[in-house]
Amino acid sequence: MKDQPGADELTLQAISEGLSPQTILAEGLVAAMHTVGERFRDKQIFVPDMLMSARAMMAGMERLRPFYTSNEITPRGTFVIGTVRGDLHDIGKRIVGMMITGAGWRVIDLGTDVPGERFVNAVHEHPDCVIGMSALLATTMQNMEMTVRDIKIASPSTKIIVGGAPVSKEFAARIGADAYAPDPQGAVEFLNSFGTN
Ligand code: B1M
Repeated sequence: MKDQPGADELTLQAISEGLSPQTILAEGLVAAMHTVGERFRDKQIFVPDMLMSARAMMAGMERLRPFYTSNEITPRGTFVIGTVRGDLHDIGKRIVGMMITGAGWRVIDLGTDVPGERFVNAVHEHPDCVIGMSALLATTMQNMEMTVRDIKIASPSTKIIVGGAPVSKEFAARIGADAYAPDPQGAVEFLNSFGTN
């Protein structure tokens, strides 16, 4: 990419040409990441290439973040999000967090590889929060189940929404989550469905 524009420059260019942040995200950054995934699956690229792609994607996302920063003075509620234990995939979770911030919620991002105890501690610190969990690996989806169980034991009324590429509505129902969203908009709609707290 030497002497060529990267994701950062191309995102800036798209913004200056008047493309909407949603278009840049969906048709530019997310679509490119999809191609990266296919190439990795087909063994055309390897883990270091995925890492570089992730870094490029995040540079582009940082340019879009200001468009999603909520101007609401009083947040509609608190949303705590994290990627479950064992899973380092960060990007989808960040996008969900960004969109939910834009919908007027205070978002606390616990990061990646988050053990169940940290979600439970967050519920103790923010008793009215909604919990969001992301998983990108078939193997780490299983950790969602244990985390949902631990949260529901500690606080049965806490609402939990799960998502991520391998997660499904059926899986969410089976592990006792309150909702599944295939995309950030679905998560926003779930939060909006029970109003402010
Ligand atoms: Co990984 N990886 N990866 N990886 N990686 C995938 C997920 C994979 C599908 C690639 C492939 O084989 N085609 C595959 C998983 C297969 C499986 O289990 N089903 C895979 C693998 C195998 C691995 C490793 C095991 C590779 C290895 O080491 N041999 C390893 C595991 C490390 C670990 O986590 N312990 C690994 C590592 C990595 C990197 C660290 C190199 C890097 C992540 C860097 C980072 O995030 N900082 C990486 C990347 C970049 C990918 C791909 C290429 C892209 C992921 C991504 O960011 N997508 C990915 C292939 C793919 O997804 N096509 C792949 C873009 C993002 C916007 O989409 O995260 O799906 P996504 O989020 C979406 C929705 O899912 C949804 O909304 C988001 C926005 O639209 N969503 C939610 C997500 N969370 C939600 C929560 C909600 C609601 C909606 O409510 C709470």
